Amino acid sequence: MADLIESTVARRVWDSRGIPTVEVEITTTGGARGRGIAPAGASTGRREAVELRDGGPTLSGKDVRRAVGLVQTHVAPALVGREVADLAGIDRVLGALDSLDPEPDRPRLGGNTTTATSLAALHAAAASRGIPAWKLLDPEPLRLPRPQIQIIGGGAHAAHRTTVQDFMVVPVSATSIEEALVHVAEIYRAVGDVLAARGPRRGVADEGGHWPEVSGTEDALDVLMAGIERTGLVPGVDIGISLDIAATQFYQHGLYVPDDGVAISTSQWIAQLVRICRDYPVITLEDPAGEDDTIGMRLAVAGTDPGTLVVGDDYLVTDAERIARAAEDEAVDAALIKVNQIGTVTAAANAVRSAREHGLAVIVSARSGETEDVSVAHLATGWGADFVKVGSITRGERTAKWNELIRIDAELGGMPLAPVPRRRPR
Ligand code: 2PG
Ligand code: MG
Repeated sequence: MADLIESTVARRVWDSRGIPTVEVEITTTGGARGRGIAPAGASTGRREAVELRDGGPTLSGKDVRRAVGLVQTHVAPALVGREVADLAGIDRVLGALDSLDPEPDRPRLGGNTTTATSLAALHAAAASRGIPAWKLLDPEPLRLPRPQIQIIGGGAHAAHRTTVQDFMVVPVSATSIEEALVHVAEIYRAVGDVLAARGPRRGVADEGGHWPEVSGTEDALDVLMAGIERTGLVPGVDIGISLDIAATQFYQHGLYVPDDGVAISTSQWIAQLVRICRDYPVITLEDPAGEDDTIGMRLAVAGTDPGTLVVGDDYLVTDAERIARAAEDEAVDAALIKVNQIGTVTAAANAVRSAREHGLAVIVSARSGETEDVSVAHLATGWGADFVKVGSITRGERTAKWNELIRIDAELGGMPLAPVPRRRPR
């Protein structure tokens, strides 16, 4: 029997930076319930779905009362009576509501509103069938995504202490999520010890990584390498390094302005990164160039070894068409997938499909502003992603996702982690 959406309610809740965000809860006539909370980025791409924020003097203009109101007045009436299993249909309704010309009293819904609603529908549809969300997505292949975990945070997540935003590790020899998390937890602590031995630390970055006192990118990488070695794990054999350069943040007027404040050209900047990828075991290099710098992205793909995958985040914004074009341009090897960049689960699933069709690896990612919402663990498993990226191994909004992956693994009776992909020969 069809299970229909009965109610859609929204409320204002809070994210890990103390900023309001939208939670949506959907219930069905059959008694199923699903909930979704929108995350928020700090280093956002220009082409991302725009969030709806109230503006004005309070909460730095970031309140979401209008978004909450629009769920009651516009989203709930549009969804009531729809079959909850029809996620594509629900997401089409959200897309249409979001893109209609705004009336004077009804702005666009915003990517935060559509994301929270779309995730709520996913979880309600799964609950309606009595299965977890990852299973509803019918994973192919069935495996757990390999974690990419932040050890040191910089860039927009740590007051630009370092140019590079995320210094992450990937446990490449680990065969299970349990083993992977043990390796990372040991490294997190070891890097903390290395930093403590050098003097006072700044604290913790937005995604839970150490906020270090370092002189620059290579110093941070040396600290990371020293921490890995301290644990007895072998860099390049047991542990790979993943960097999110988030270069859009310091790409100005066609030039890159890194740590030292000296503006350099695209080819000079990419040559520096290529050197770093040879000197350290870097297995993924995210957004090495700014969001519009196709030449820079192509130079990174051409310059790095096949064991280093160039990942597009701001460059692709989870857009199926941009992904297809970037693959044809040989500007990326992997697509970062964030539901709130594109606004709905269906649109993000299309982006995953586009990446796979073009031979790209898939990394499902959380945002720097997160909550206890664990959808990303389900999406990464349900989409058969190669990697999952949710920040560090500290702070509840991060461990919520890792712990959910442990539960999914247990439910499956222990699953292998996805193999580490390499660049496809072209
Ligand atoms: C990114 C994410 C996560 P933000 O750039 O990949 O690290 O950051 O959510 O701030 O865009
Ligand atoms: Mg990024």
